[in-house]
Amino acid sequence: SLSAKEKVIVKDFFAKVSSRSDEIGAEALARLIVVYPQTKSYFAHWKDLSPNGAPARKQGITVMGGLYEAVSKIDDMAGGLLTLSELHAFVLRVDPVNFKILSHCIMVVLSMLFAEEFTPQIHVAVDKFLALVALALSEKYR
Ligand code: ZNH
Repeated sequence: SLSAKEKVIVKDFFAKVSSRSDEIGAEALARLIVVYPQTKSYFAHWKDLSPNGAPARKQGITVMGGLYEAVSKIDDMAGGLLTLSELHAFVLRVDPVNFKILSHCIMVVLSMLFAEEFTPQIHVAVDKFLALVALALSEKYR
């Protein structure tokens, strides 16, 4: 789990990059689709599946909204993300392995867009945070 200090680091970092949240989400989703094309199967109902198309961009922004919600519920993510977990498990049926893949894409984008600010200390805290979000979203699969 995250230490009190790591929670502060995560909160501060996400607050700091919030003005570029849409850009982070859109770029992470675009990379998910290009680098791991098998993930497109979940978005097969989109009319436009291109990495820089409107639906992918919108989905990237939506995922970031979920992440900011997770930040606000950082002390109880399993409880706070329960509805979202149920949606992914029972309705969308997303294989939990994909949460790790998306987390990886988000980390790459953060290091790309915030090369200076994304220090090893922030990197490790955000990495742990994303792993815990993935765990919370997978809660309902067990
Ligand atoms: Zn998810 C949806 C979040 C991951 C797939 N998502 C969604 C939403 C949100 C989210 C918020 C919306 C909901 C409502 O509407 O209510 N996700 C999220 C997060 C994450 C995720 C936070 C992590 C980090 N997802 C994911 C993955 C996948 C997915 C990995 C696969 C690959 N999602 C999905 C889908 C959907 C969603 C498919 C639906 C969309 C449409 O329909 O378009």
